[in-house]
Amino acid sequence: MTDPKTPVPAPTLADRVRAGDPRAMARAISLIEDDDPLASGLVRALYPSTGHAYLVGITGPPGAGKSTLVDRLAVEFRRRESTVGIIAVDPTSPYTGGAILGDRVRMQTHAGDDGVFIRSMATRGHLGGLARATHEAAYVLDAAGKDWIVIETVGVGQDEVDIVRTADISIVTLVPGTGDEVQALKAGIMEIADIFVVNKSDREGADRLVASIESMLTLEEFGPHEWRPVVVRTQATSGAGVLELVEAIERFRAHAVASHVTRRRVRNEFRLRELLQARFLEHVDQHVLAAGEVDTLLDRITDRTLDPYTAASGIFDRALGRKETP
Ligand SMILES: Nc1nc2c(ncn2[C@@H]2O[C@H](COP(=O)(O)OP(=O)(O)OP(=O)(O)O)[C@@H](O)[C@H]2O)c(=O)[nH]1
Ligand SMILES: [Mg+2]
Repeated sequence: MTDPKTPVPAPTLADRVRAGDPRAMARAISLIEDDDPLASGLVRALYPSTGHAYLVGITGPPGAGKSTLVDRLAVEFRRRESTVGIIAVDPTSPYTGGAILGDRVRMQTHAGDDGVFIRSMATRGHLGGLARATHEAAYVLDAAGKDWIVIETVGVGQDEVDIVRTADISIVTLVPGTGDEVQALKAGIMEIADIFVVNKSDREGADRLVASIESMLTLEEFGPHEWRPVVVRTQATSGAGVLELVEAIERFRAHAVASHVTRRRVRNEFRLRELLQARFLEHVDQHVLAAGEVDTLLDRITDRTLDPYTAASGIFDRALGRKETP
Protein backbone atom coordinates (compact mmCIF):
# COMPACT_ATOMS: atom_id res chain seq x y z
CA MET A 1 0.00 0.00 0.00
CA THR A 2 1.27 3.43 -0.82
CA ASP A 3 1.21 6.04 1.87
CA PRO A 4 -1.67 8.40 1.01
CA LYS A 5 0.56 11.32 1.93
CA THR A 6 3.14 10.36 -0.71
CA PRO A 7 2.46 12.46 -3.77
CA VAL A 8 1.75 10.46 -6.91
CA PRO A 9 4.79 11.00 -9.17
CA ALA A 10 4.07 13.07 -12.25
CA PRO A 11 4.01 10.96 -15.39
CA THR A 12 7.37 10.98 -17.14
CA LEU A 13 7.76 12.02 -20.75
CA ALA A 14 8.05 8.33 -21.67
CA ASP A 15 4.75 7.63 -19.86
CA ARG A 16 3.04 10.38 -21.78
CA VAL A 17 4.47 9.15 -25.08
CA ARG A 18 3.21 5.65 -24.31
CA ALA A 19 -0.19 7.14 -23.60
CA GLY A 20 -0.15 8.57 -27.14
CA ASP A 21 -0.03 12.24 -26.10
CA PRO A 22 0.85 14.13 -29.31
CA ARG A 23 2.59 16.96 -27.45
CA ALA A 24 4.77 14.50 -25.60
CA MET A 25 5.57 12.79 -28.90
CA ALA A 26 6.57 16.08 -30.46
CA ARG A 27 8.73 16.96 -27.47
CA ALA A 28 10.37 13.53 -27.48
CA ILE A 29 11.26 13.80 -31.16
CA SER A 30 12.66 17.28 -30.61
CA LEU A 31 14.96 15.94 -27.89
CA ILE A 32 16.15 13.27 -30.30
CA GLU A 33 16.57 15.75 -33.10
CA ASP A 34 18.57 18.10 -30.90
CA ASP A 35 20.80 15.30 -29.62
CA ASP A 36 19.70 16.33 -26.17
CA PRO A 37 21.41 14.40 -23.34
CA LEU A 38 17.94 13.30 -22.19
CA ALA A 39 17.26 11.56 -25.50
CA SER A 40 19.16 8.34 -24.86
CA GLY A 41 17.41 7.75 -21.53
CA LEU A 42 14.10 8.39 -23.21
CA VAL A 43 14.80 5.92 -26.02
CA ARG A 44 15.92 3.38 -23.43
CA ALA A 45 12.66 3.82 -21.53
CA LEU A 46 10.55 3.55 -24.69
CA TYR A 47 12.34 0.70 -26.39
CA PRO A 48 10.54 -2.16 -24.58
CA SER A 49 7.24 -0.71 -25.84
CA THR A 50 8.29 -0.77 -29.49
CA GLY A 51 8.06 -3.45 -32.17
CA HIS A 52 4.36 -3.23 -32.83
CA ALA A 53 4.35 -0.74 -35.71
CA TYR A 54 4.97 -1.60 -39.34
CA LEU A 55 7.55 0.68 -40.92
CA VAL A 56 6.90 1.82 -44.48
CA GLY A 57 9.77 3.58 -46.21
CA ILE A 58 9.00 5.63 -49.27
CA THR A 59 11.57 7.30 -51.43
CA GLY A 60 12.02 8.69 -54.91
CA PRO A 61 13.22 11.76 -56.79
CA PRO A 62 12.33 15.26 -55.57
CA GLY A 63 8.81 16.27 -56.47
CA ALA A 64 7.68 12.76 -57.43
CA GLY A 65 4.56 13.26 -55.33
CA LYS A 66 5.75 11.30 -52.29
CA SER A 67 4.15 13.59 -49.72
CA THR A 68 0.86 13.70 -51.59
CA LEU A 69 0.94 9.93 -51.79
CA VAL A 70 1.78 9.52 -48.10
CA ASP A 71 -1.20 11.69 -47.21
CA ARG A 72 -3.42 9.47 -49.33
CA LEU A 73 -1.96 6.38 -47.72
CA ALA A 74 -2.71 7.84 -44.31
CA VAL A 75 -6.33 8.40 -45.31
CA GLU A 76 -6.58 4.81 -46.51
CA PHE A 77 -5.00 3.41 -43.32
CA ARG A 78 -7.38 5.50 -41.25
CA ARG A 79 -10.33 4.12 -43.21
CA ARG A 80 -9.10 0.73 -42.04
CA GLU A 81 -9.11 2.03 -38.48
CA SER A 82 -5.36 1.91 -38.13
CA THR A 83 -3.33 4.76 -36.72
CA VAL A 84 -0.49 6.41 -38.61
CA GLY A 85 2.72 8.26 -37.83
CA ILE A 86 4.46 10.09 -40.64
CA ILE A 87 8.08 11.19 -40.61
CA ALA A 88 9.06 13.36 -43.55
CA VAL A 89 12.80 13.62 -43.84
CA ASP A 90 13.06 17.00 -45.42
CA PRO A 91 15.99 17.51 -47.75
CA THR A 92 15.36 21.01 -48.92
CA SER A 93 14.72 23.09 -45.90
CA PRO A 94 16.72 22.13 -42.84
CA TYR A 95 16.08 24.59 -40.05
CA THR A 96 14.20 26.98 -42.28
CA GLY A 97 10.48 27.53 -42.27
CA GLY A 98 10.04 25.12 -45.15
CA ALA A 99 9.58 21.95 -43.19
CA ILE A 100 7.26 23.54 -40.70
CA LEU A 101 5.19 25.17 -43.39
CA GLY A 102 4.96 21.88 -45.25
CA ASP A 103 3.83 20.24 -42.03
CA ARG A 104 1.10 22.79 -41.49
CA VAL A 105 -0.27 22.34 -44.97
CA ARG A 106 -0.28 18.59 -44.61
CA MET A 107 -1.68 18.67 -41.09
CA GLN A 108 -4.83 20.24 -42.46
CA THR A 109 -5.81 17.02 -44.22
CA HIS A 110 -5.74 15.23 -40.88
CA ALA A 111 -6.59 18.14 -38.60
CA GLY A 112 -8.32 17.11 -35.40
CA ASP A 113 -7.46 13.46 -35.96
CA ASP A 114 -5.30 12.09 -33.15
CA GLY A 115 -4.86 8.94 -35.19
CA VAL A 116 -2.40 10.71 -37.48
CA PHE A 117 0.83 12.25 -36.28
CA ILE A 118 3.04 14.11 -38.76
CA ARG A 119 6.55 15.28 -38.20
CA SER A 120 9.32 16.66 -40.39
CA MET A 121 12.96 16.03 -39.63
CA ALA A 122 15.79 18.11 -40.97
CA THR A 123 18.59 16.20 -42.64
CA ARG A 124 21.48 18.25 -41.39
CA GLY A 125 22.88 18.64 -37.93
CA HIS A 126 22.45 15.12 -36.61
CA LEU A 127 25.65 14.27 -34.84
CA GLY A 128 24.85 10.61 -34.58
CA GLY A 129 23.54 10.34 -38.11
CA LEU A 130 20.29 10.96 -39.85
CA ALA A 131 19.34 7.30 -39.82
CA ARG A 132 19.76 7.18 -36.07
CA ALA A 133 17.57 10.22 -35.48
CA THR A 134 14.91 8.95 -37.86
CA HIS A 135 14.80 5.47 -36.38
CA GLU A 136 14.63 6.88 -32.88
CA ALA A 137 11.75 9.12 -33.91
CA ALA A 138 10.11 5.98 -35.26
CA TYR A 139 10.54 4.35 -31.83
CA VAL A 140 8.62 7.25 -30.33
CA LEU A 141 5.72 6.79 -32.73
CA ASP A 142 5.84 3.04 -32.28
CA ALA A 143 5.80 3.28 -28.48
CA ALA A 144 2.92 5.73 -28.78
CA GLY A 145 0.93 2.96 -30.42
CA LYS A 146 0.87 4.01 -34.05
CA ASP A 147 0.11 0.99 -36.23
CA TRP A 148 1.81 2.28 -39.36
CA ILE A 149 4.84 4.48 -39.52
CA VAL A 150 5.57 6.00 -42.89
CA ILE A 151 8.98 7.53 -43.48
CA GLU A 152 9.39 9.70 -46.55
CA THR A 153 12.85 10.52 -47.85
CA VAL A 154 14.18 11.91 -51.09
CA GLY A 155 16.30 9.27 -52.73
CA VAL A 156 19.41 11.36 -53.06
CA GLY A 157 21.90 10.48 -50.33
CA GLN A 158 23.11 7.20 -48.87
CA ASP A 159 21.56 8.03 -45.50
CA GLU A 160 18.15 8.60 -47.05
CA VAL A 161 18.34 5.39 -49.06
CA ASP A 162 19.51 3.39 -46.03
CA ILE A 163 16.57 4.61 -43.97
CA VAL A 164 14.13 3.32 -46.55
CA ARG A 165 16.13 0.17 -47.28
CA THR A 166 15.91 -0.91 -43.66
CA ALA A 167 12.20 -0.16 -43.24
CA ASP A 168 9.87 -3.17 -43.13
CA ILE A 169 8.84 -2.36 -46.69
CA SER A 170 10.57 -0.12 -49.21
CA ILE A 171 8.58 1.78 -51.79
CA VAL A 172 10.23 3.62 -54.67
CA THR A 173 8.20 6.31 -56.42
CA LEU A 174 8.95 7.31 -60.00
CA VAL A 175 7.29 9.68 -62.44
CA PRO A 176 6.76 9.24 -66.21
CA GLY A 177 8.62 11.29 -68.73
CA THR A 178 11.41 12.50 -66.50
CA GLY A 179 14.03 9.81 -67.03
CA ASP A 180 13.59 9.05 -63.33
CA GLU A 181 14.34 5.39 -63.72
CA VAL A 182 17.81 6.17 -65.03
CA GLN A 183 18.42 8.59 -62.17
CA ALA A 184 17.07 6.13 -59.66
CA LEU A 185 19.29 3.42 -61.04
CA LYS A 186 22.29 5.67 -60.59
CA ALA A 187 21.28 6.54 -57.06
CA GLY A 188 20.96 2.84 -56.30
CA ILE A 189 17.34 3.01 -55.27
CA MET A 190 15.94 0.58 -57.85
CA GLU A 191 17.42 -2.40 -56.00
CA ILE A 192 15.76 -1.56 -52.72
CA ALA A 193 12.17 -1.49 -53.99
CA ASP A 194 9.63 -4.00 -52.78
CA ILE A 195 7.02 -1.95 -54.58
CA PHE A 196 7.45 0.51 -57.41
CA VAL A 197 4.94 3.30 -57.64
CA VAL A 198 4.53 5.04 -60.96
CA ASN A 199 2.92 8.22 -59.72
CA LYS A 200 1.50 11.02 -61.88
CA SER A 201 0.22 8.23 -64.08
CA ASP A 202 -2.10 10.82 -65.61
CA ARG A 203 0.96 11.99 -67.46
CA GLU A 204 2.11 10.74 -70.81
CA GLY A 205 4.66 7.96 -70.74
CA ALA A 206 3.26 6.03 -67.78
CA ASP A 207 2.95 2.85 -69.86
CA ARG A 208 6.50 3.20 -71.06
CA LEU A 209 7.80 3.70 -67.52
CA VAL A 210 5.90 0.67 -66.23
CA ALA A 211 7.28 -1.39 -69.12
CA SER A 212 10.84 -0.26 -68.49
CA ILE A 213 10.60 -1.09 -64.78
CA GLU A 214 9.10 -4.49 -65.62
CA SER A 215 11.90 -5.23 -68.06
CA MET A 216 14.47 -4.15 -65.52
CA LEU A 217 12.95 -6.58 -63.03
CA THR A 218 13.66 -9.46 -65.38
CA LEU A 219 17.38 -8.68 -65.27
CA GLU A 220 19.62 -11.01 -63.33
CA GLU A 221 20.48 -8.67 -60.45
CA PHE A 222 16.85 -8.00 -59.63
CA GLY A 223 15.90 -11.62 -59.25
CA PRO A 224 15.05 -14.24 -58.37
CA HIS A 225 13.76 -12.97 -55.07
CA GLU A 226 11.55 -14.32 -52.42
CA TRP A 227 9.23 -11.51 -53.45
CA ARG A 228 9.00 -10.15 -56.95
CA PRO A 229 8.63 -6.38 -56.75
CA VAL A 230 5.29 -5.16 -58.04
CA VAL A 231 4.58 -2.01 -59.99
CA VAL A 232 1.56 0.08 -58.99
CA ARG A 233 0.28 3.09 -60.90
CA THR A 234 -1.06 5.96 -58.88
CA GLN A 235 -2.31 9.46 -59.24
CA ALA A 236 -1.72 10.83 -55.79
CA THR A 237 -3.61 14.07 -56.43
CA SER A 238 -6.86 12.20 -57.16
CA GLY A 239 -6.15 9.16 -55.03
CA ALA A 240 -6.41 6.77 -57.98
CA GLY A 241 -4.41 3.60 -57.41
CA VAL A 242 -3.88 4.22 -53.70
CA LEU A 243 -6.16 1.35 -52.74
CA GLU A 244 -4.12 -0.95 -55.00
CA LEU A 245 -0.98 0.34 -53.32
CA VAL A 246 -2.30 -0.44 -49.84
CA GLU A 247 -3.31 -3.90 -51.03
CA ALA A 248 0.18 -4.46 -52.41
CA ILE A 249 1.66 -3.37 -49.07
CA GLU A 250 -0.64 -5.78 -47.23
CA ARG A 251 0.33 -8.60 -49.61
CA PHE A 252 4.00 -7.95 -49.04
CA ARG A 253 3.48 -7.81 -45.32
CA ALA A 254 1.67 -11.14 -45.29
CA HIS A 255 4.17 -12.71 -47.65
CA ALA A 256 7.46 -11.57 -46.27
CA VAL A 257 7.41 -12.68 -42.66
CA ALA A 258 10.88 -14.18 -42.88
CA SER A 259 12.49 -11.23 -44.59
CA HIS A 260 10.69 -8.99 -42.10
CA VAL A 261 12.78 -10.43 -39.29
CA THR A 262 15.94 -10.03 -41.36
CA ARG A 263 15.10 -6.40 -42.12
CA ARG A 264 14.67 -5.63 -38.47
CA ARG A 265 18.00 -7.26 -37.70
CA VAL A 266 19.69 -5.20 -40.41
CA ARG A 267 18.06 -2.09 -39.03
CA ASN A 268 19.19 -2.95 -35.54
CA GLU A 269 22.70 -3.63 -36.75
CA PHE A 270 22.75 -0.21 -38.39
CA ARG A 271 21.60 1.38 -35.17
CA LEU A 272 24.12 -0.46 -33.05
CA ARG A 273 27.04 0.35 -35.31
CA GLU A 274 25.99 3.97 -35.59
CA LEU A 275 25.79 4.29 -31.86
CA LEU A 276 29.16 2.66 -31.38
CA GLN A 277 30.70 4.99 -33.91
CA ALA A 278 29.16 8.05 -32.31
CA ARG A 279 30.21 6.93 -28.83
CA PHE A 280 33.75 6.18 -29.89
CA LEU A 281 34.18 9.49 -31.69
CA GLU A 282 32.71 11.32 -28.74
CA HIS A 283 35.16 9.58 -26.44
CA VAL A 284 38.07 10.42 -28.73
CA ASP A 285 37.02 14.05 -28.93
CA GLN A 286 36.52 14.44 -25.21
CA HIS A 287 39.22 12.28 -23.69
CA VAL A 288 41.89 11.48 -26.22
CA LEU A 289 42.56 14.41 -28.50
CA ALA A 290 44.32 17.46 -27.12
CA ALA A 291 43.04 20.90 -28.08
CA GLY A 292 44.16 21.79 -31.59
CA GLU A 293 45.58 18.33 -32.18
CA VAL A 294 43.29 17.54 -35.09
CA ASP A 295 44.42 20.70 -36.87
CA THR A 296 48.03 19.76 -36.43
CA LEU A 297 47.38 16.26 -37.71
CA LEU A 298 45.44 17.60 -40.69
CA ASP A 299 48.28 19.99 -41.54
CA ARG A 300 50.72 17.11 -41.53
CA ILE A 301 48.44 14.83 -43.54
CA THR A 302 47.82 17.60 -46.06
CA ASP A 303 51.53 18.29 -46.55
CA ARG A 304 52.11 14.54 -46.62
CA THR A 305 54.52 14.29 -43.71
CA LEU A 306 51.97 11.95 -42.09
CA ASP A 307 49.56 9.48 -43.65
CA PRO A 308 45.96 9.24 -42.40
CA TYR A 309 46.28 5.54 -41.48
CA THR A 310 49.16 6.16 -39.10
CA ALA A 311 47.35 9.15 -37.63
CA ALA A 312 44.15 7.15 -37.05
CA SER A 313 46.08 4.18 -35.60
CA GLY A 314 47.87 6.46 -33.16
CA ILE A 315 44.61 7.94 -31.92
CA PHE A 316 43.01 4.51 -31.74
CA ASP A 317 45.85 3.09 -29.66
CA ARG A 318 45.68 6.00 -27.26
CA ALA A 319 41.92 5.61 -26.97
CA LEU A 320 42.48 2.02 -25.91
CA GLY A 321 45.14 3.09 -23.45
CA ARG A 322 47.83 1.39 -25.47
CA LYS A 323 51.24 2.90 -25.85
CA GLU A 324 51.33 5.34 -28.71
CA THR A 325 52.63 3.85 -31.95
CA PRO A 326 55.89 5.54 -32.87
N1 LIG B 1 -0.36 15.60 -62.22
C1 LIG B 1 -0.06 15.08 -61.04
N2 LIG B 1 0.55 15.84 -60.11
C2 LIG B 1 0.85 15.29 -58.92
C3 LIG B 1 0.53 13.94 -58.62
N3 LIG B 1 0.95 13.67 -57.38
C4 LIG B 1 1.54 14.79 -56.90
N4 LIG B 1 1.47 15.78 -57.83
C5 LIG B 1 1.97 17.15 -57.68
O1 LIG B 1 3.38 17.12 -57.69
C6 LIG B 1 3.90 18.17 -56.86
C7 LIG B 1 4.89 17.61 -55.84
O2 LIG B 1 4.19 16.81 -54.93
P1 LIG B 1 4.78 16.40 -53.53
O3 LIG B 1 3.84 15.43 -52.92
O4 LIG B 1 5.16 17.59 -52.74
O5 LIG B 1 6.11 15.65 -53.99
P2 LIG B 1 7.30 15.11 -53.09
O6 LIG B 1 7.85 13.95 -53.82
O7 LIG B 1 6.86 14.91 -51.72
O8 LIG B 1 8.31 16.32 -53.16
P3 LIG B 1 9.65 16.54 -52.26
O9 LIG B 1 9.33 16.09 -50.87
O10 LIG B 1 9.93 17.99 -52.36
O11 LIG B 1 10.70 15.70 -52.91
C8 LIG B 1 2.69 18.82 -56.20
O12 LIG B 1 2.39 19.98 -56.91
C9 LIG B 1 1.62 17.78 -56.34
O13 LIG B 1 0.32 18.34 -56.39
C10 LIG B 1 -0.14 13.17 -59.63
O14 LIG B 1 -0.45 11.99 -59.47
N5 LIG B 1 -0.41 13.79 -60.81
MG1 LIG C 1 7.68 15.63 -49.88
